[in-house]
Amino acid sequence: HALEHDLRGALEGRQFHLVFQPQVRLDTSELTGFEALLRWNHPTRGLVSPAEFIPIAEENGLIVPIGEWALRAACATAASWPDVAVAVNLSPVQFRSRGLVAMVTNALAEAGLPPRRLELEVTETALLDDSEATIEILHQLRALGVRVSLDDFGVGYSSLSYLRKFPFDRIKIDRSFVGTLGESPESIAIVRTIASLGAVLGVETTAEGVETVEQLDFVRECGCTAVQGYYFGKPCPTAEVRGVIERLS
Ligand code: G
Ligand code: G
Ligand code: MN
Ligand code: NA
Repeated sequence: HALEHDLRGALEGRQFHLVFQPQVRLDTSELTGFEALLRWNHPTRGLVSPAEFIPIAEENGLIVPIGEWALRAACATAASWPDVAVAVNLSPVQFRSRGLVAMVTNALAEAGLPPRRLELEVTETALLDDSEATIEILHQLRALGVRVSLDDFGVGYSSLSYLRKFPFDRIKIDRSFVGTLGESPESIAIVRTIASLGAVLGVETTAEGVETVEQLDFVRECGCTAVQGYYFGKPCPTAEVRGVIERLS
């Protein structure tokens, strides 16, 4: 696979960068943080979507060093911001690698970023094996003072038992539901249900993929506590983050 070959040299070739998408709380419309999203600028193909290269990197294990680079870069960048958080995605494969907790501890210390300003986003697939070891790692990460959110909730193997087994700080409602609120009664019911569940459990609920004011009003009315989506801002390069912070605070 040509892409796999090129991926092997991408870290050394400094071909990755991060973009940042604002996250906003719904009660005050305040900016609370940014999600860091990885971008690969391939020397001949141009930008390759993470949806394309992350599965390859997970397959061959490269996601471990690439994910470490992303976390360190995100912490270092966020350390220069005012008091807003940065959210970083963790691949399930990183959970099975050794030394994840030590790596996170070290990345925070090196950047001088207070742990409460880091949020780690994990998908249900990370929890699928449901092992004691995974739960233990999640507890250790949380004990550091970082927050942990459950990403892409509602798709895939969603199991409510995850929410009981591990105290997440946030549930992120997958954007496929928000995007179909206008035409799908099922999506409406699902967003309402997840928001209620979050309220009962005392867990924040972020509606992802909010693009229109109608969607914004709807997810607020459902009881979601935060939003992320093009309505408040697309993922932007580091240099534009300052401007977004000024616009949204
Ligand atoms: O930004 P975009 O919508 O193209 O991202 C596509 C997918 O890639 C999303 O599911 C997102 O979670 C994932 N992704 C983006 N950056 C990272 C990263 O640094 N690590 C991991 N594991 N996934 C990421
Ligand atoms: O899977 P995860 O939630 O980590 O990935 C977030 C992805 O969703 C990012 O790649 C981002 O580009 C994309 N995204 C964020 N907001 C919107 C939106 O409002 N509309 C669409 N279509 N995609 C979005
Ligand atoms: Mn995410
Ligand atoms: Na998501």
